[in-house]
Amino acid sequence: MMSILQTVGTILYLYSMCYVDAACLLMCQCTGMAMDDLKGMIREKAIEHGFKLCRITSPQLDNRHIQGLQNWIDADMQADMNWMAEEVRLQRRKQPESMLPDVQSVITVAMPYTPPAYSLDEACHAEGQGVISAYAHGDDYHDLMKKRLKALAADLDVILGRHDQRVFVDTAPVLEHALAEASGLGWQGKHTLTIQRDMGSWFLLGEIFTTAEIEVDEVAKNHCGSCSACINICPTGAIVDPYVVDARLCISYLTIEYDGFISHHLRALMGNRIYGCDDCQMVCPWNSHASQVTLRLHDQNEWNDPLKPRGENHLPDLASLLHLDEDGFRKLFRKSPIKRSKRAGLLRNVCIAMGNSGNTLFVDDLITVLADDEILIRGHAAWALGRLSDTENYHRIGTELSHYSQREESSVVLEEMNITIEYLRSKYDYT
Ligand code: B12
Ligand code: SF4
Ligand code: SF4
Repeated sequence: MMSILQTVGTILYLYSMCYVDAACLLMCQCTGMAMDDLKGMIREKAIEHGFKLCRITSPQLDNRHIQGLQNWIDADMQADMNWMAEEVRLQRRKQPESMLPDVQSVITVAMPYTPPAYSLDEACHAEGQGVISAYAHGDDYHDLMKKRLKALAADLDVILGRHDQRVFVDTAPVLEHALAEASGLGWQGKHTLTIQRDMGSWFLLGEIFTTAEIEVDEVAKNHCGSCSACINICPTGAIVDPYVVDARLCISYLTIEYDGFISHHLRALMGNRIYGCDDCQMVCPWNSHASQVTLRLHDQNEWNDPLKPRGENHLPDLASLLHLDEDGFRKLFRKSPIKRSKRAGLLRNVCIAMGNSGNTLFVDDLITVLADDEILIRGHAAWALGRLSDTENYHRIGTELSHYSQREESSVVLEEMNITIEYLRSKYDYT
């Protein structure tokens, strides 16, 4: 009986909501003042669907962004992300208007995630542990964000009446920072991420393009001032100029997107970052306030992160990760963005972190994976062993590498092994 009453109540409630929405639309069409109400309603709905910020802009980009994108591609800073340089997609990225016929407005939204619960110093010096960037501590945001955007879009059908719309998150050729900035959602910081006064940059972006005409919000003001903390802290010097990140040098690119052999000098600079990198965000003054607020809410059980950060991704134990087999990797990172790097990519990163740790207890672990099926893992393990060699262990490392090099089939891995053997010869007189 109760459930029938509840159902009837829900239907009446939904009906009344539709009625209010339709009434507002009617007002919008008649009066200028009601445009604010329309925006208010869109924002309210966005918040109901878990977005903390929601703003409106037009689909035309500022020339500074169009030129900035072209300069970046001309300088090959997209690295192996060839989809960024591909001509049709590049043109689309420059012209958001091309993404939906007759698009009039872009609704930008931000979905927050939990900032790291440790300082940069604690993370970098976590003995035997690796660092995973905060956005990847829980479920993959793409799935959840798309679901939420679609639910918001369904409500917009009621609020905006007859219109066409398309939702975007990350994967489409859309210049999200530029739209976020134009809509007043936040400004683009010198590290290139979008920052908002209260939330810092600990959020993800999404958009809904619509053919409905909605009054635009004001462009965001930049509040970086003379600060350059992000540029100075970047371990690899990837922020080559204010507002320009060279992906070829960025640890986020190297650990997540790149599926090849990382150059030796960059490996040495990566420290213990094994999936993504938050350094430029962690030193940003706009984030320290935001982090404190969020973590306080978290402690008071008032922070409900829909991405559900998992305990095991909080500075995970490197040795446990190195011994994950394919099945173990798949189970551990089910629904997690980390599966993007695949087992080979993640364990490559773990080998590098071990090599940078100075902890000779990892020598045994690294020797075990010299027999792994994946060339990326074998090759980076050979490098890491050289980094961990000392007067006590060099002979054993040399013997194991010589043994495995006899049966190595990959010329790239063989070269890595030989480089380390040569190094042991020159440094310790290994014969
Ligand atoms: C490709 C990509 C990457 C690449 C390249 C990063 C980059 N800076 O371009 C790599 C793999 C390195 C990467 C890393 C990360 N990414 Co990423 N990435 C993207 C993606 C798919 C495209 C970005 C892009 O268009 N780059 C092209 C270059 C040319 O754009 P740009 O760097 O912004 O350069 C602009 C400025 O130079 C500007 N410009 C020129 N002159 C001037 C002058 C002034 C004064 C100003 C203000 C601007 C300006 O013009 C250029 C074009 O707009 C977006 C999603 C999307 N579809 O937009 C996510 C996105 C940017 N990434 C995101 C995240 C979370 C990250 C990481 C934090 C993940 C992590 N923890 O490891 C790191 C951060 C690294 C960093 N400092 O940028 C989020 C950012 C959320 C936020 N709050 O800003 C996004 C928006 C995904 C999402 N949907 O939420 N990413
Ligand atoms: S994510 Fe890391 S490597 Fe990339 S720009 Fe920021 S600090 Fe530099
Ligand atoms: S660290 Fe400073 S320069 Fe970099 S984004 Fe934050 S405020 Fe801007």
